[in-house]
Amino acid sequence: MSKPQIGIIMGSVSDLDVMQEAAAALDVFNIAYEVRIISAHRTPEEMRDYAKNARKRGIKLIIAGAGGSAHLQGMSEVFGSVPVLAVPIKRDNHDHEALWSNIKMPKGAPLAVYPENGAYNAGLGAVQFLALADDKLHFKYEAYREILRKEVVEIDKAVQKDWREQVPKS
Ligand code: RP5
Repeated sequence: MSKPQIGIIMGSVSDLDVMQEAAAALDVFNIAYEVRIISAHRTPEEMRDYAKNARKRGIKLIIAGAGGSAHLQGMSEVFGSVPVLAVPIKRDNHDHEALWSNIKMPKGAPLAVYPENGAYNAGLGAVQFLALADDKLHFKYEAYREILRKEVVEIDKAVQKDWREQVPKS
């Protein structure tokens, strides 16, 4: 197993259903990561230590997800040694408190915030950042985008032929 380059952390095991998407994106590119449950409210010391020590452990980026008051993302950035990509977690019984908490960071605390439950895109964002210093990964990312492009071109052809056939069945 190679050394993890990305730390996927979340406030509760109940966040795993959303945060596993970040891992899925990293898996596409064979990027090594670790998954940890670290809570700003229930394990604050562990959160501080994790963020402080990430860089010297070889972690290049943290992807952090939490819902509710969602202090994990911002405080990991504040204590931290590497950039943090935040995923605000939104459940049906929540308002947008996690999103608001993440995007209201003050000047000097540059938390990068992805959409609510946008863990897959946060994973892809991490790939893009790593690709800045890795040409092989950059070409892999370009190839991935080409696949997305071709899928749309194909569906566009089918729609031009008979759009009625392409209406999603509910
Ligand atoms: C947050 O509170 C967690 O990140 C989670 O999104 C939410 C609920 O946590 P549990 O009560 O399910 O552990 O801190």
